Amino acid sequence: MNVIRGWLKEKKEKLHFTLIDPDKQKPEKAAKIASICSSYGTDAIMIGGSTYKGDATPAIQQTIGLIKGVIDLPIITFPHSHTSLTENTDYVFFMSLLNSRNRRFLIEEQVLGSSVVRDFGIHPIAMGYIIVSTSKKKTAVEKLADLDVIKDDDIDKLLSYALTAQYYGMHCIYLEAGSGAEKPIPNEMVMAVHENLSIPLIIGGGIRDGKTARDKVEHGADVIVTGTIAEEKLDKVKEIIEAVKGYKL
Ligand code: 1GP
Repeated sequence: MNVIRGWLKEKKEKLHFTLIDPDKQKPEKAAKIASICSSYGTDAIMIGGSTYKGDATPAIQQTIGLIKGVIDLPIITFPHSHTSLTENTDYVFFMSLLNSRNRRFLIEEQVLGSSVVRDFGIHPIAMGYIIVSTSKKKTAVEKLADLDVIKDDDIDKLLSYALTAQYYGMHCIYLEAGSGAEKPIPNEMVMAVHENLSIPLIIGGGIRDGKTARDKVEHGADVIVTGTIAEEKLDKVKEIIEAVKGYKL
């Protein structure tokens, strides 16, 4: 079962996921943000971030626990490592950072986490994660990932990676510009991947307003992810969700 495709079919509209980084605020504040985004119509809460000071597991566990106490949306762990896995999550993006040169992000963390996913009964969503370098200033994930760089005009290179994910049998693709990126994934890239692949397409990084979100869904994005803007201007999240939901399939 392809979970994301199932949600798209069931809701008959494009989706919006809210990314919450447990390292950036206290669990109580995270739960408040999740609750407000839920009232605006977000479809799921993603929990994750690229860097953690110290042991991430307790903060993740507590953040998910408090969020589950206030809203009834699916929780998807967006792992920075196998230590992001907690028993109280619903789903995990079981993802490989396809354009990393570092074995850790390609396969090693996944091997460390697979039996944990089984033992905790977490539902894995197989995802091909591809980072596109859109901005002059490197984002946190770009600094970490030891990338085979895909520039924001290299559509052929991006397509080769994206097709690889589909041929591997992955259930979705996430095109990532990086949290807080100066520029989001360009429309041309969104459209090229949408036209060449049949699996759901998730777009995130640097989306800060409704118009940008709407552009991405009009060019073929199935899911829009926003993170930073919920920490800065919650009313913009409302605008973004309205723009995504206002798009008629
Ligand atoms: C990061 O794509 C997400 O993984 C969200 O990015 O924080 O820029 O919204 P922002």
